[in-house]
Amino acid sequence: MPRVLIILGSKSDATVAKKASDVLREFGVSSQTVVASAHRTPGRVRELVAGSDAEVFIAIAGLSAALPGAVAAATVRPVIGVPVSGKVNLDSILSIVQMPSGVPVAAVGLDRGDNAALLALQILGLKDKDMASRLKKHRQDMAAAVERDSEEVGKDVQC
Ligand code: RP5
Repeated sequence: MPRVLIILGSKSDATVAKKASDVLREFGVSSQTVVASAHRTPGRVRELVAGSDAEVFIAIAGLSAALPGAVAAATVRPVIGVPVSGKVNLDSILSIVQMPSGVPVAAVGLDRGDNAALLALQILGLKDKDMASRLKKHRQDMAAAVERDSEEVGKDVQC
């Protein structure tokens, strides 16, 4: 059983989904990726969510991005919405962020499948000490990379 279910509104969202599944794989967390649209296949969305044992859902959609909200309407488990970029961009962001009272969706930035996966891991890390330690190590690695970048830039850019 996948611990994280990644649902895309369309096959055209696949590159954003791959960012999420890559991070989850890196941390050894099982995930499943499926396509189901809030507008084109609303019944399939409800069936998938109702039949899933996933601990966290990641819902990825662009344009009038109703999918994360539709997933959240069908479960009390956490739902992370990822807006997908397009001609307008604010459309998908606002569709995901502006959920009505009572049915929350956590939102990450435009096309940020990677951050959606990290947030899912942080949620899993609440009960999984090993996961929490690995996330701390990931932060330390990032901080070390910034220091290395600073040293490199300092050498290249001398006043
Ligand atoms: C949304 O419409 C999907 O999530 C996708 O981002 C966008 C365009 O879908 P396609 O027309 O490419 O299938 O529902």
